Amino acid sequence: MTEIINAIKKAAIKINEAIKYEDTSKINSTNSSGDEQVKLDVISDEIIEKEFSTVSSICEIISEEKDSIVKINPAGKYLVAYDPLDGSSLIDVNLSVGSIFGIYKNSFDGENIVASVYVVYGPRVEMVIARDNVELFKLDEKTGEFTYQKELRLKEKGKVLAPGGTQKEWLAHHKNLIESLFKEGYRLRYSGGMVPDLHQILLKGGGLFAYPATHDKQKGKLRMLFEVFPFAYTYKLAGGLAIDGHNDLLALRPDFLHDTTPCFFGSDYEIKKVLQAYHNKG
Ligand code: AHM
Ligand code: MG
Repeated sequence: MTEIINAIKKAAIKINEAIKYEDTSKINSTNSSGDEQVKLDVISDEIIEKEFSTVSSICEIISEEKDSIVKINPAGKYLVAYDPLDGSSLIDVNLSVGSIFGIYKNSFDGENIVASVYVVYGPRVEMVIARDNVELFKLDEKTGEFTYQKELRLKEKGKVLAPGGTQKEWLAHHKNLIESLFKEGYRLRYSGGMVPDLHQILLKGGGLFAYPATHDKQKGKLRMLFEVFPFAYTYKLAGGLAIDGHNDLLALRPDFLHDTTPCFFGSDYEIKKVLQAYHNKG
């Protein structure tokens, strides 16, 4: 596991440099989910694959930008799924983006995730590692070291709300839920990048991030292996909850590698509100 985390640190430093100096434009191609790719999606994917290719404890890798699994070492005990540059549609407007990693054993299922890591490329580069607990690290760009900052824990209730998906396409019970939370005093915090949006809720100690099923996307947008399971693991380990509207996200099994699911991440109070709203729908 240490080897994998060290490879992620090396890749993150290189991706951070690429974000600063490489071309931020789109290229004429789409990934397996049909998203238009920017050049930096591909560069970041290559940087990570190169770092992982020499890690003997990794058996297989798959990324949001790849169509299929890449085999590394048949004797390795870990499987790694990653989103090399999440939120890359924000890259041209200079908002924060991130990399997300889920580390699995045996198979790429929610119940088999054993650790997760994400990196935020913002005014500072920060990394959150979820293993035995959830820990925040900060990159010292002068030395290239990630230094430990603190353990992260969610409180029982927060103050911010990040409601994703096209509002025109929200289902009635979802719209009512979001409106009722705003009426309670929640403040809108949605950048369009799940890494900084979920990082904000985690560091502020609570709140709710939602990317629901909508009329046009009945399984939501966010991908189980690369985005949803890693953050579900992090939030649950930090004392929060992560559900699809009814059930624990980590109980899900993807039907295919790029499968998606509606998802809600938050602290206890807000997730109970989601459960109520979704239970009473219709
Ligand atoms: P990406 O992996 O193509 O960048 O898409 C994932 C991003 C998430 O970071 C974010 O929460 C979501 O897409 C935003 O979607 P929308 O533009 O529909 O609000
Ligand atoms: Mg993504």
